[in-house]
Amino acid sequence: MPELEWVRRARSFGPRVAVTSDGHDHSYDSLLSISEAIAASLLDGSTDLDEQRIAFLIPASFDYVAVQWGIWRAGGIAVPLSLFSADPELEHVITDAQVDRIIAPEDSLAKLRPLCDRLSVPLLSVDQISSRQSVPLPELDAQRRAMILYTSGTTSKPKGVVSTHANIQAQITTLVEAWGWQSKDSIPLFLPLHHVHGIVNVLGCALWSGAKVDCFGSFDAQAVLERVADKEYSLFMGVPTIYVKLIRILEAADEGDRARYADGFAHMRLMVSGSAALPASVHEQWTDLTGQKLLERYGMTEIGMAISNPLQGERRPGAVGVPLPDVTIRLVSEAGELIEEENEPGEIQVRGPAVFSEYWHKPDVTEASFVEGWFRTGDMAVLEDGYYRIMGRLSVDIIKSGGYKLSALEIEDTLLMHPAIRECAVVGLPDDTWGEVVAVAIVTRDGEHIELPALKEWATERMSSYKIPKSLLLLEDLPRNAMGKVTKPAIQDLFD
Ligand code: MLC
Ligand code: AMP
Repeated sequence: MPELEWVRRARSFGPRVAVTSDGHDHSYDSLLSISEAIAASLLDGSTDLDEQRIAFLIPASFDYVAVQWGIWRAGGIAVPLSLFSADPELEHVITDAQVDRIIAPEDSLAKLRPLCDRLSVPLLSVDQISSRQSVPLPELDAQRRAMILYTSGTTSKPKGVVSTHANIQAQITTLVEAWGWQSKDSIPLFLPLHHVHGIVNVLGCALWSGAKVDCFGSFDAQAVLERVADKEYSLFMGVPTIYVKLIRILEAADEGDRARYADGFAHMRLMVSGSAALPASVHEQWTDLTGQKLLERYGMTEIGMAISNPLQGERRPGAVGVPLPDVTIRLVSEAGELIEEENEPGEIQVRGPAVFSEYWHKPDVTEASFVEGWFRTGDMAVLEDGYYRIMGRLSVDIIKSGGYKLSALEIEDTLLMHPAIRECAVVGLPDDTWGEVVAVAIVTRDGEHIELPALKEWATERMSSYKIPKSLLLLEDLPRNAMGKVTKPAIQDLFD
């Protein structure tokens, strides 16, 4: 019977520690037996979930992994929810993915219950589904859909990126090969687990390799640093904001602590940055403080990782390197012509087994995202001395903040529900810590006035904290071009 490849591999890792969470070690054997019990509970007498969407809202932990594997082993599609979402955002994912059931830890049930009741979606606790007797599990083909991740784009609401088991496997194996993952590796996991960076690059690669993942429910810098100082880790992966925050802590630490932390980082075999541009200055500061040369790579929810600086060889600050194994890249000019020379910018287009299968129930959007079988990333890059450098995005409406991809249009749509807002335009502003921060220019209804703190409070009920505008400008009218279209670069200038 075809068994999922990571399940087969996990059997060979047996008693080794797979996941540490809440101070407890959990072996691969334990992951196999608990995920089997969860699969049996979810099947509840049927033989196959047949791609039912099962959502779960669980912090990084052994339970998260056991539930993810349980869904997969029962033949379902895993839909991880964001711990930071406001109710309307959760509602969008649950309804758009047509979620069949939601799983959460006992202590989150009360918070989720009203929403699940309103949407008539059954809510299960992890404990309730973890002790079922084993039953025969379905045979699974790697082409089966495995996961839907919600990602923002140039449309108002986030859309569901569907990846098959084969896609996820390809996203993992390219990194295992390129970054030399081994069973003796150990890595901290503090990234959110509703995005590929945490799910694939950290969790997926580690478990594929028989390595150990040390889970933190969130990015608790002090707790992470103490474990780093104890030389617990051989690998470390984060977004640029995390390195900026760590640099500040190291610089402010007394000499003894700084030396302990720096020693712990120097001990690692590889430190990686990605999900947003790593400023060359941060790259260099990190080397000065720890002796580590960060490896920067480039990826996207739809394709996994595509371009990376090398494990061996030059890691060039400001560049993302060369295509990963089994990933094919091309650059295409605005006029649609293939770029074959260095130093000429173009859109990155990607092919390969790691590329997602479709946007959930959006065939037209899926079709428009590909040209001749190549996925259009919407990112501009240039090839310089053999390495790609990311230049920015084609759309001004995509903002990257703290490594999160945000849609200006989605935020605008939500803000327009505020009774005092007649018109608004959301833009990203450059920021040393977050890469970009969200700012909004607002035209109010007659005579109304809005203050930023009140707007933030209003928005808290409706959107994740990183989408909430950090600056506000009240205008009589929004700047427009000759065609009457709002000009976002002009709005960005007004914030200076
Ligand atoms: C939070 N805050 C922000 C903010 N996020 N302010 C501005 N911009 C943002 N983006 C504010 C909060 O409101 C709060 O304010 C304060 O900062 C602390 O918030 P926090 O949430 O506690 O911060 P912290 O835990 O330190 O989070 C920082 C972080 C997190 C970097 C750990 O943002 C994170 O995990 N980012 C990673 C996202 C990720 O994995 N992206 C990968 C997508 S996949 P106050 O006033 O309340 O103190 C992808 C593909 C690829 O991109 O290539 O990988
Ligand atoms: P997401 O849709 O959340 O997966 O975000 C993917 C986007 O993150 C890409 O399309 C890029 O815009 C951006 N990105 C990822 N890695 C890098 C990087 N190293 N440098 C610049 N941008 C990056």
